[in-house]
Amino acid sequence: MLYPRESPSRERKELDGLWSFRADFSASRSHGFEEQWYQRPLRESGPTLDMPVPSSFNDVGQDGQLRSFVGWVWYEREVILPDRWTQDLRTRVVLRIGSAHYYAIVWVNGVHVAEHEGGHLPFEADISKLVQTGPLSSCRVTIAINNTLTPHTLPPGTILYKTDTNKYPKGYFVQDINFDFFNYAGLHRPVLLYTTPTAYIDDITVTTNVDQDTGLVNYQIVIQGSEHFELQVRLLDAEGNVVAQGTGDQGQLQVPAAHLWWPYLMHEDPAYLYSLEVRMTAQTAMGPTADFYTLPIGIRTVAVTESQFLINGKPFYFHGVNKHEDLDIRGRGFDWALLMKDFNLLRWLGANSFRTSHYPYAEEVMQLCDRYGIVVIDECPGVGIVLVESYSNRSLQHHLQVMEEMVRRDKNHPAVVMWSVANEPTSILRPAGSYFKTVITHTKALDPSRPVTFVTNSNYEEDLGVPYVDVICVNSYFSWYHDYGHLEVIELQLQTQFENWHRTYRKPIIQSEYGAETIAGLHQDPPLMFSEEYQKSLLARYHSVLDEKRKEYVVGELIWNFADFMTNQTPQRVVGNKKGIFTRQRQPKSAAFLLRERYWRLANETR
Ligand code: BDP
Repeated sequence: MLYPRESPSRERKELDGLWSFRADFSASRSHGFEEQWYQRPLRESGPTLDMPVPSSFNDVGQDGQLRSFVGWVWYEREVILPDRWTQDLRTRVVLRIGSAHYYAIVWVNGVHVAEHEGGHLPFEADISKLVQTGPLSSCRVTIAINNTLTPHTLPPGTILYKTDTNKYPKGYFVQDINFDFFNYAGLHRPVLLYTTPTAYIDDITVTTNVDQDTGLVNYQIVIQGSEHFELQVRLLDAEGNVVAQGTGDQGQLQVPAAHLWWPYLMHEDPAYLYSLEVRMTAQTAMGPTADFYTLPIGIRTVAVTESQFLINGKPFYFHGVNKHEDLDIRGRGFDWALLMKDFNLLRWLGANSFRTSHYPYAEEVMQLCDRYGIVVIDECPGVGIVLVESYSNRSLQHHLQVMEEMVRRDKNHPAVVMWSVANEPTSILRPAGSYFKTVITHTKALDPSRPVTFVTNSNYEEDLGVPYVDVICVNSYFSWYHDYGHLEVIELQLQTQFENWHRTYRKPIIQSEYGAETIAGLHQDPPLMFSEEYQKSLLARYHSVLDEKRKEYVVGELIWNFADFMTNQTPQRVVGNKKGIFTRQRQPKSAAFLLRERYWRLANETR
C-alpha cells in the first residue's frame, strides 16, 4: 500500500481537526447499530462531543468514565469535495485511515465502505462511486471504533465479567490486558482523502543490493484499473539528476558509484536517499490517462552472521532506545511537534536506532528515520501473547494478516532493518514453537531481504520460538524485578545470560530491554530503587558487561525506555511507567546524560 503523496496526477485532502464523537454507553454497547447512527448526522442520535483527530479520546475530556470506556465509540465528519473530484469520472477518490484502534467500521453517506481489524496499520476504501453520484458536493464520513481486546486480537486481552453481586453492579466488566501500556483508543493517525486516476500505480516494491560500488535497485510495480499500460521508471539522485532508467513493471536499475544509505554516525554522508519516479500511461474505457508516483529509496544491504549484524557489509552496533507513541492529553495521537522533539532528543543522545515497541509507529515516523538515518527494528503489536487461547489457529491467522499489512506498509523503508513479530510471549508454552515458526517463516516469505526476530524474556533452555529467529533479542531486568535493590548481582547474571544464549544458538544477541523505574527528581545516595542514582548505577553495571560482550557477539543495546509513558493503574505504577530516561514531557533524568556520553563514545569508536 503506497503512502498517499501528492503528484501531478494525485491530490490529498486531510480530514484532521474536530470530529463529532459519541461513546455508546448503553449496556449492550450496541445502540449505535440498533439505531443506525451512521444513517443520519450523529448529533441527531443524541449528545455528541467535539473530538480532535488525530488523538486518543481517553485523556481529552474530564470524564473518568470515558477515559476507561470499553466498547464502541462513533466519530463523524462532513467533508466538502471539489467538483473535479465529484464530476470527473476519471478520478478515483480514496478514503484512508492511518490507524483506528482497534476494530473499525466505516460508512460514507450511510453506506458501509470498509471494515478493519487492528489498531496500528492503515486501511482504505475506494469511495468514488459514492461521491460521484448525484449533485452532492459533500459527504459524511462515519467511523465506529471498538477498543475491546480479546484473546484473538493483537495485542490480546480478556474481558473479565465480574458476576459477584456483593461486589459489583449488574453487568460489570473490565478489560484485562497482559501488556504494560495504556490501551489508548480512537483515530490515532491522520485520516485523509486522496485521488488517483482510475488506472493507477497501486504498489511498488523495491529491494536493493550492492555489487562492488554499483547499487542494484530491483523494482516491481502493480498497476490497477487497466491492462494496457506503459511504465517508465527513473532514479534521481539527491540533486535531482537522473542516474538510471527503466521501463516495464519490473526490472533492475544499476547505479554506478552509488551513494549508499548509511545509519547516521556511521558515515560522513549518511541517510542518502534517491527518488524512484514512476510514470504510468494507460488506456482506459474513458480514454488515455497518466499516473505519477515518487518513492524515496535508500540503497543498502542488511545481513546477519553468527556474531554480527551487518549494514552494507560493515558491523553495526545498535545503541538506541525502545519507545512508545505516548504523550499527555493526546495519548497515542500523532503529533508533529512531538515527532520532531523525539528525533531531536534521539540525536542529542547519539542514539542510532530504536525498536517500535510494541506496535508499528506512524508512517511519518518511518519516513523521518529514512531521512535521518535512524535504524529501526519494526515490531508488530504481538505483545501480551500469554494465554494458551492466544496461540489458537484463529489468533495465528490474524497475526499472519498483521504481518502482511505491516510488511506491505513498511517494506520500502531503508531504515527498517529487521522485523520483530512479538514481544515477550510465553514462548515456553507447547504451541509456541509451531506458532512462531509459522509467523517467522511467513514474514520471511513476504520479505526475504530482512532478518526476523521476536523479543524474548524466557529461559534459554525452554524457549520454543528462538530456534527460528535470526537475531536473539533478550529483555532482562536484573536487580529490578528480581534481587530488588541488589545492584551487585547484575554483572554475573548478565554475563551468564549472554553466554547461555550464544553457546546454545550461535546467533548475534541484542539486549532489547533493560532499565529501572525512576521518579524524576528523586535522589538517594547510596542509590535506592526509584531514585535517579539507582537508574544510573543499574545502567552503568549493564554497560560494563555490554562493553565486554560487544567485542564478541552482542550487537546492540536498547534502553527501556526512551520516555515515561502511561499504563493501566496498578500498585506497581505511579501514574504510568517511569523507566524513561526522559520524563513523559521529554525532560532528561540524570541517566540521560550518562547514556548520552556512552552513545557518543560508541558512535566514535564504531565509525
Ligand atoms: C517488559 C515489557 C515492557 C514493559 C517493561 C517494564 O516488554 O512492555 O513496560 O517490561 O516492566 O517486560 O517496564
